[in-house]
Amino acid sequence: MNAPLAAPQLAASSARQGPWTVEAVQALLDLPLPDLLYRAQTLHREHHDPTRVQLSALLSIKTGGCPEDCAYCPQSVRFDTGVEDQQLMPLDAVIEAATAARAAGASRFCMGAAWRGPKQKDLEPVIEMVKAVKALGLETCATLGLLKDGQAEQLADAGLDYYNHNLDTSPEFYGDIIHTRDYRDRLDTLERVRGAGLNVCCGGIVGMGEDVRDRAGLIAQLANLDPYPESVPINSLVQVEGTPLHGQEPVGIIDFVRMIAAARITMPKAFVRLSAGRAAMTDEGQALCFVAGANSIFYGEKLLTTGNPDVDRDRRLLETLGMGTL
Ligand code: SAM
Ligand code: DTB
Ligand code: SF4
Repeated sequence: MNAPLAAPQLAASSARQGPWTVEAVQALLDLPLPDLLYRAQTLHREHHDPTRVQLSALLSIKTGGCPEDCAYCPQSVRFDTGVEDQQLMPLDAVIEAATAARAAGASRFCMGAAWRGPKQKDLEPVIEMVKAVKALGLETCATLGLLKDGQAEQLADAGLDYYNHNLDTSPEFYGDIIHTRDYRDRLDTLERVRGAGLNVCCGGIVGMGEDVRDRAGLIAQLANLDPYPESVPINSLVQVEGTPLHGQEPVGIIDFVRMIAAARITMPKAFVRLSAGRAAMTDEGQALCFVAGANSIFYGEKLLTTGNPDVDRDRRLLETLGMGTL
């Protein structure tokens, strides 16, 4: 018999279950896989249709030349990765991409910019993009970096539905990865996003050389946001030559599945997104992620600068699994 878990027992009710300790999350990550999947799948079914996934399309509206030093990122100006810098896209090109994403079946369109954060002169054209994408009937999401006071409100007024800003890893490991802004800066932006009434999309990355305790620390941070994020992207590091993290030992799929399950158990109502890294995963690996409670993916051939499975492969995968979309 397994020892009883230190984690709070999760009832079917949506009431907040109290703070998650790092130890309790680590105990989840360490469970025998069948027990972990059973718990995750049970909760998943209480809150979601387990046969359906939500599809988000991504577009890099401003690419490369970023002053920050995130060690995973091909868009930092500090690393020679071959990514070509591109100024902010014109509005009509964004509308064209969003129209194509809608035709392919995406329900949400996420616009990403390689900024530390937007200046006011940057925000104005992005606001026009948000309005135009929203007018196409898509849910809107933006990830523009750190926000200053008042900026989240401007985005909310434009009709933005979600703002993505990741914590990336545990507070303890964070300083090994990023030196140009700290964990507190990220939490401040998340508070501004929440304060403006936007839905929060916040997650992290595995495979950066962190240990299991750091993974548990990330999940505990996310789950203890009050309220926890509506959308939780779990990324597997996409290794890009020229970045400091190129050459890391890749994370095994079972460890990745464990993270998805821990996100599902600790944040039962959230959309847990099987995010970057799918191009390197087998169909079987992705299927396990869905069984563990993932119910959203990035959809379309490209993430921001790196590849993603093509639409035909994803359609075939969902069909093989007897699953549909939201
Ligand atoms: N520049 C803004 C920022 O950092 O907040 C927004 C865009 S940034 C590319 C969004 C997120 O993408 C990062 O926080 C990180 O979690 C994820 N990301 C970036 N490069 C990645 C990679 N190589 N593999 C996996 N995820 C990555
Ligand atoms: C998130 O958590 N993952 C996406 C999205 N939010 C913006 C980005 C993944 C980027 C992967 C590397 C690239 O394509 O540049
Ligand atoms: Fe810049 Fe965002 Fe990349 Fe960090 S993750 S280097 S802030 S684009």
